[in-house]
Order: sequence, then C-alpha cells, then structure tokens
Amino acid sequence: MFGDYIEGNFGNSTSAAALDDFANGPAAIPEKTHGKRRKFRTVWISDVHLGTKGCNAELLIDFLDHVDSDTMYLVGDIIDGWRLKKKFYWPASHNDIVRRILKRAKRGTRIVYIPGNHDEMFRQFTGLNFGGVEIRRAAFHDTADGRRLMVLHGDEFDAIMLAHRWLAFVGDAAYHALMAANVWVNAVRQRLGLPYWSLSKLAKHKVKNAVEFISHYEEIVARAAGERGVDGVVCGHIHTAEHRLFSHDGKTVEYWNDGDWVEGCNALVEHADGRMEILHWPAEIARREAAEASRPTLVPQAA
Ligand SMILES: [Mn+2]
Repeated sequence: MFGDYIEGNFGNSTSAAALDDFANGPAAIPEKTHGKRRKFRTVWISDVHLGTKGCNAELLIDFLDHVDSDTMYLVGDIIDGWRLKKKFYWPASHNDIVRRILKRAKRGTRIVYIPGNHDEMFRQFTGLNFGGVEIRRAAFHDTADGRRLMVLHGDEFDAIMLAHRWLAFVGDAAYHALMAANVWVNAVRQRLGLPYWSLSKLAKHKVKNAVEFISHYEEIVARAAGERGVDGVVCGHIHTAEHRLFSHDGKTVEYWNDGDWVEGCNALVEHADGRMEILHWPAEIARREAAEASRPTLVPQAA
C-alpha cells in the first residue's frame, strides 16, 4: 500500500476504495474515541517527517486524538520521501497517523495538504483530492476575524537565504532571478538523483549563528507576504515555531511558523474567534495530566 503513496500511483478508479480500506484498517495504537476533544476552527501542522526515526509519532497521535478542527492544514514535509528512498523505515505508528488523517477527512474536517521539499513528489498532484485530502501548492486562509493569511511550506525561499549577503548589493531583480533558479537547481538535482538541496539543513549544521539565520528567514517570508498584500503568512520548513510581527509599507504583516514534530512538537491553532496560538504539545500533555491528577475522583456509594 505505501509503495503507492511514495510512487504516487493514484491514477486508477480503485484508489478511493483502497484509501477507504486503508483508513479503516487496524491501528497499532487504537484511536481514542472517548473523552472530549479540544475544538479549534483551524489547525496547522508541518514537518512531521514520517518515514524517519526522528518523527515523534506517539506525540502526534496523542495530539490528533485530543484535538478537532473544522479545517486542518498539513503544511509540508509530512512524509520524508527523500529519506524513504535511501532507507525504507515505516513503523505501524506512522500508518496510524495517515489513517487518522484520512478518517478525519471522512468525518468532515476539511484537510488541505501543501507538500514541502521532502514530500515534493506529491506536488505533481496539486489540485487533486485523495480521500477528502485536497492537495495544494499554497493556500489562502481567511480567519474568523477577517485576516487573510498565505499558507505555504517555505522552502521557496531557500535560494534567497543563501544569497542573502550579496543580495543586499544587487537588489530586487536578483531576488526574483534566484527564486526561479532555486526551482531549476532542484529540478536538475532531482534528475541526477541527488536529494533536495536544503538550505535550512545546511544552515543548522554549518552556520554558526543559527539565530541570525532564522531571523533573516522570517523577514524574507514576511516580506513575500507583504508583497502579496495579505495580512500574514503561515509556514513551516525551518522547524522553529514562532509568531512575529513585521511592517511592510506601513502595514503590519504577521509571521507564523507552526514548528515541527521532530524536535519542538508544535502545532498552530486558530480559536473560534480568530485568535491564534502556538501549542507546544509536550507542555499540553503535562498540563492535562496535572489536571487529571488533581481532579477529585467520584466513588459510587454502596447502597
Ligand atoms: Mn522543508
């Protein structure tokens, strides 16, 4: 079954039924159907990296079993196709996550999947719908209080980040040329069987000042959102959950990063009134367990 996911062989009419069968298959970790789930208007998660040992699958399963939303955005790098090609690693808990997401779609949650650079093999299905999961290259999200947010994975800015220093001297034309170059560089690398050239990964390992790198990235993404005339942007990619406000042409632009499920285990949520919040799931579990421990237990009285 998962060969189909990776190779993307969805072109036949039996695929919808196959997805249904898969969604209803036995779970290694049974879904918690009892208890009240926290309900949000919108949930954003990204950088899950299914297919790698780094993925915190159990924490994500706990998140999915305690949270519900009208809309859920999967903001890229959900499945690590590049790593899977090198070495196949797919424990049962990773199937459980895919099943839960498909089930959620069946129950009526609108699910929008925006593939990232590690799952870019799904980008060829942009505009299609698999088992209720819409695949998009990017999306616009309107919050309950009327803000318009651009939602994208964020690898689109890697080339600009690398060239950041000398770009300061060359200016805007080079900025746009590099945006195009990034696509070509990675298309050629893909043809040669080389992995996606990931600037953020390079930076994490080689750049001394990671804080400065992240700050520049946030600025560049917010600037792109400002140029599009939207109120803000939601992205992932750099595995650093964050909320920052920038000014573009005298207008405030919100930058939101929904983090990752490798290191931080964060999700971004929108409440019913449009208020947004970054959740750190290990802290949410600790809070929940503390509340459960302090709750007085009701003991039925003997008649
Ligand atoms: Mn990425």
